[in-house]
Amino acid sequence: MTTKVLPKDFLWGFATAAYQIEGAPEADGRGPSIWDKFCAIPGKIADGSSGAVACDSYHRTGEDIALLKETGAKAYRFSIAWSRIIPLGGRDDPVNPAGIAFYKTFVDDLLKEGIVPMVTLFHWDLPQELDERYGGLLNKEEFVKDFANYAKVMFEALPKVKHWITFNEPWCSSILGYNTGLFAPGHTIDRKKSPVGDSSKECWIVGHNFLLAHGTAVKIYREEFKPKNGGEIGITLNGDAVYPWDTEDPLDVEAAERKLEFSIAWFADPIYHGRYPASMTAQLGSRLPSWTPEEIALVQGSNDFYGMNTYTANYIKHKTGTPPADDFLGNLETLFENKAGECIGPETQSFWLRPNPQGFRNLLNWISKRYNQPKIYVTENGTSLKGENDLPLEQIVDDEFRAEYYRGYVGALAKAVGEDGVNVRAYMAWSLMDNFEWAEGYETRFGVTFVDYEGGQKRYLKKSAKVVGPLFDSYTKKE
Ligand code: GCO
Repeated sequence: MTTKVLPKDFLWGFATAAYQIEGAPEADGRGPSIWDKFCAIPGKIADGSSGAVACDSYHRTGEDIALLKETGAKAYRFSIAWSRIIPLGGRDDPVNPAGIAFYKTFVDDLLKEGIVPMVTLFHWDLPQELDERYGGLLNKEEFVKDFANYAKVMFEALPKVKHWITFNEPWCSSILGYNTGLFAPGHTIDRKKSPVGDSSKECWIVGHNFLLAHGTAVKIYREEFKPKNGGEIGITLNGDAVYPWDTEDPLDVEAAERKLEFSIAWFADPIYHGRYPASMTAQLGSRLPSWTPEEIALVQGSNDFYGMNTYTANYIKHKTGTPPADDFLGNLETLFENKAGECIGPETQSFWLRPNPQGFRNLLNWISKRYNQPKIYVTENGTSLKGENDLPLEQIVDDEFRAEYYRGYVGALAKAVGEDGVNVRAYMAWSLMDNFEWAEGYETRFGVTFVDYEGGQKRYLKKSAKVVGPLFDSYTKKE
């Protein structure tokens, strides 16, 4: 029986991201991002939409804070739009005072309501100018310096922020942006004119540059800002739980571990162990960038906490033969049904979001064991329902499936802490409100708040919004 096992100062709340909620793409000097450009390419976004209006949160910060208060949230994770701060993005480009003022006021307003801000510096929306000027994330020298400058501007501007996340899900930007092309800037490996020569190397080079930019920003924070402001900084990595497709087949058991290494350890092993995982170097060879001693010194030990985004679980089936050049999973298949015909979770939920609380508990333990019990912040967790958009409003706001998802996942988190000794200290549900779901546009809803996109972005709290808080109250110590 799990009782009050979470520490009194456990931070729980909700998460969003700038491009997914703000809208106002040209307000007060904001410059274009690679996502503004990507959405304008016909066919890239399922419903042909973009973040141009989204939840209009740029003009509704008071409404969003009111939502947070209604849920009882203790914290709010949101991201900064780099191109609001430095419209052209570069270290020699002008800083936009209006952009700084917007986020300063928002942080002050959150703190006034007793809500702790958790700030993501980069949630995929790179200033478009940097992509055009020097190839953006592909250019190690330029991107690392420009990100470090942007980070320093924000550390200066927001001294009251004590929880910083450098990057959200570098796996997504690297693989979806530079291998499959499903995300901005939409590079695929068959590109003829890659600045790095072999376009199948691009995603691994981008991943490496993310780690160097992360290490550089952390070094600046620890040396120049932490002594006076305190606070902490880390990176948020995504990865879902795994089960062997056939538990009796050692090849499937190995493949399940390889899946976690190619998705999570790709970034976490350099940060905690100073090297890429062996399974990746074995498969990728020279396509994977090598580390200089200086780079390792910059990246190893660069997390104050482990930021974890997770949603579902998969069965993993090994593949035979040599993997193709564009393989990024680790020569395996991810499935929702195993050899015995068992499914990960109800098929009603979005194709990739079936719930599996036990898998979440297993993955928390895997991270804790592999990285020597780091402090873990769950920075995203949530689900959506196939066809949710087509339901009448009263059914949409009665989202029992999402309430049940949170009962399961928060319960699994409590067991991981109380019974397994995993050091989880924060949990941000994704998301505070329905928002622009990248290549899926507005067809997929994750919010504990319904946003009426056709009705002036009016917000309606769903049932799940009032479930998360009492769950955490029931598991959190009073003393
Ligand atoms: C991610 C992103 C979020 C998504 C959410 C649902 O994890 O992909 O951080 O921006 O909207 O995860 O896909």
